[in-house]
Amino acid sequence: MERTFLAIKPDGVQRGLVGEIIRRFETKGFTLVGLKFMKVSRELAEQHYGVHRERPFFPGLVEFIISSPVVAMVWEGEGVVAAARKIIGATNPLNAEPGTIRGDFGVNVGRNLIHGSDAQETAQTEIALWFKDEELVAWQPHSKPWLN
Ligand code: 3AN
Repeated sequence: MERTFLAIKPDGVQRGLVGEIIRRFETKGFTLVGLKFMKVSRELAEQHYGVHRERPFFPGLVEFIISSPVVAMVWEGEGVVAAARKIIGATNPLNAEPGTIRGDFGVNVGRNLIHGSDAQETAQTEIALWFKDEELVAWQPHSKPWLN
């Protein structure tokens, strides 16, 4: 079953949006398989955002991610990678549609509340980077037959 990696960034946690953000994935019908509240190490932040290493915003992005706790999550479900990106909305919250997390709550590209893997391959890499196998729980919610 397809899985994606999501992380509520420091601004989402500081603004008290953890419950609201999790609710959107939960009520959509995706299954939570991993969850941890953590301070991110500089090493993990630099690895996670490694593709942006040469971008001018990279140092600020790393400082931001390590500045305050985040909520790291793995969610499972059919098409969850692309669907989560839709639920999250465009990278720049000013371009994000109302109804998306960034469209409803964000105004600044550097403070866009949540990260979501951009492809299935990236999701696998990010899940392995953030979670140990034993931290992921494979389970069958009883509500599942009612989704389809
Ligand atoms: P997304 O998070 O929508 O996949 P990416 O992968 O292009 O977006 O960018 C990763 C993160 O880098 C964004 N979530 C955002 O926090 C930050 N970022 C991207 N572009 C900028 C920018 N122009 N200025 C500051 N931060 C940026």
